[in-house]
Amino acid sequence: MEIRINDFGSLNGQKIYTYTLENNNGMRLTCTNLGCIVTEILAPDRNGMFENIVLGFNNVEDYIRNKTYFGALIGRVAGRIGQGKFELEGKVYQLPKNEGNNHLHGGYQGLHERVWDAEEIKTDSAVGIRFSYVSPDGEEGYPGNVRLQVTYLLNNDNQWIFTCKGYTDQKTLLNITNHSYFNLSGNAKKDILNHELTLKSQRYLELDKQFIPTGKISHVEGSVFDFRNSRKILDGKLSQNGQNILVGNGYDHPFLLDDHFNEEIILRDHETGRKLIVETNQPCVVVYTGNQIGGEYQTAEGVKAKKYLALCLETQGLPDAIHHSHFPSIIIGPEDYYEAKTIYTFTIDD
Ligand code: FUC
Repeated sequence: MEIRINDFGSLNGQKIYTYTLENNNGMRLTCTNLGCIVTEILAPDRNGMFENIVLGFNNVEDYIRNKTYFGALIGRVAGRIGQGKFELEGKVYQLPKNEGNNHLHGGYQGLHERVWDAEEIKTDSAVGIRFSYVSPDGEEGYPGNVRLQVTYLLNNDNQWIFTCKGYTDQKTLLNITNHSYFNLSGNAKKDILNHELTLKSQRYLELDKQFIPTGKISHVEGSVFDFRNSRKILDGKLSQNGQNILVGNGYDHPFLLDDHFNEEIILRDHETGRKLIVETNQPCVVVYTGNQIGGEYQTAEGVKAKKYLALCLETQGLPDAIHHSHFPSIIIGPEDYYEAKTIYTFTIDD
C-alpha cells in the first residue's frame, strides 16, 4: 500500500495537492486538499481491468469554474434550505441564496471550495488522508466555529471508508455528504441509465417545484421509487410520475434508509460486473441521477458533459430538516458532536 503526493496547482496562493492512495490489489483513490474532492477512483471490472468510476476534472480551475460538486465534500449543510433562512435559539439566520430563492450545498463557497490541511495515515490494512478545517463563525452565514475532520481510508478489502467529525462552540446546523458521481461503466464510456440500483428503503420525500421537500413522506410501494428488489435508473427517466418529471426525468430524491451497515445501497453495472455497496450511519441517501449535468465542459477523460452521465448516492441527514420538525434534527451544540460514516465497497457481481 502506498500514498503518492502530486502538485495540482494553487488557489488564492494556497498550494493544492492530489493524494493517491493505492492498496495491495492495485485499487486507487485520488483526493485533494481542495474541498476534500475525490478526483478519481480506479476499480477493476470482472476481467480485472482498472478504470475510473467517478467523474472528475484534471485541474483546479475546472473544479472552481463548474458548479457540479464532482467528488466534493458538501457542507455545512448538504441539499437545499428553503429561502436560505432558519431560526436557532431565537435568532434568525439568512444564508446566501445561491440557487434561486434558496440555499444549496453550503453556499457560494461551501466546504467544497475550502483548502483543507492534510495528514497521511498508514496502518497495517489501510492508507488514507485526514483532512482538517476550521470553519469560522459566520462563514457562509452559519453560526459557530466548527472544527471538522474528514478521513478517507482505502483498505485491502477494496473499501473506501469516509468519516466526518464535527465540533462546534455554538448551536449550529451540520449535515455533510460526499458528492461523488459514480459511473461503473469505466471512464464514463456509457451513461448510467442501465445501472441497477437496490435500496433498503420503503419511504422517500416528496419534492416541490424548487426541489425542496414538501414535508410529505411517501411510501415507495407500486411506484418507480421502489428499489427494494432493484431496478434500472432508466425506469425513472421513462416514468410518467410527476415527481420524476419534476426533477428533469429521473431521480433527485431523499430515500429514508431502513437499515444501516447491512448492504442498504447497491449499485450494479451488469456489463462490466462492477458492483458498489454503500453502507452508512446516516438516515437517508439522496439519489441524484445527473439530470442537470450538461454544458460546455468535459470530464478528466475528455467526455463531454451530458445528462445521466453519472449518479450520486449522497448519504446524509434529510434536506431542509430545519423546517420540518418530523425530520431527524441536524442541529448540534457544544455539548455533542457530529459523526458521519459511510463505507463504499467496490466489488464484482457473482
Ligand atoms: C444534487 C442535487 C441537486 C443539484 C446538485 C448538483 O445534490 O440534489 O439537484 O443538482 O446535486
